[in-house]
Amino acid sequence: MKMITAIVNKEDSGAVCNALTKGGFSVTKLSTTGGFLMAGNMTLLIGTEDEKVDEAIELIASCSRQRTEVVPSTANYGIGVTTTYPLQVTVGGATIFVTNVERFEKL
Ligand code: 2BA
Repeated sequence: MKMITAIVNKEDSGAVCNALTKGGFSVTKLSTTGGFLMAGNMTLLIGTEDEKVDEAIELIASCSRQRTEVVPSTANYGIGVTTTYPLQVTVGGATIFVTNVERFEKL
């Protein structure tokens, strides 16, 4: 058995959860915050059989869009002068980790 941990954009999370649930997957949603942008995203926990991992990832990918975000960044010139400039970062579609589950119990 595997645990899929998928970090998706908040705006995509509803569609991703619907697709996974329709596909017969159990999903737990956690509201999370990205450490870089400090913006809300959604982390999904999906426990599933090894042979269904690729299907789950395809469903997540089909509902997750890449986005460009602009964040303020600063440059320090070392002479007491600092300027702020806009930095473009590409976020998502989804960041996915697949880990082995040693034991699974529902009590
Ligand atoms: P954030 O940490 O808010 O990062 C948002 C986006 O900012 C990232 O998109 C990436 O394009 C950029 N970024 C992140 N750290 C950066 C840095 N040190 N320098 C320059 N640009 C940087 P994604 O890679 O698509 O990541 C989306 C969200 O997924 C992240 O939000 C974070 O919550 C999570 N994530 C991504 N990689 C992770 C990892 N290795 N471990 C844990 N969480 C991760």
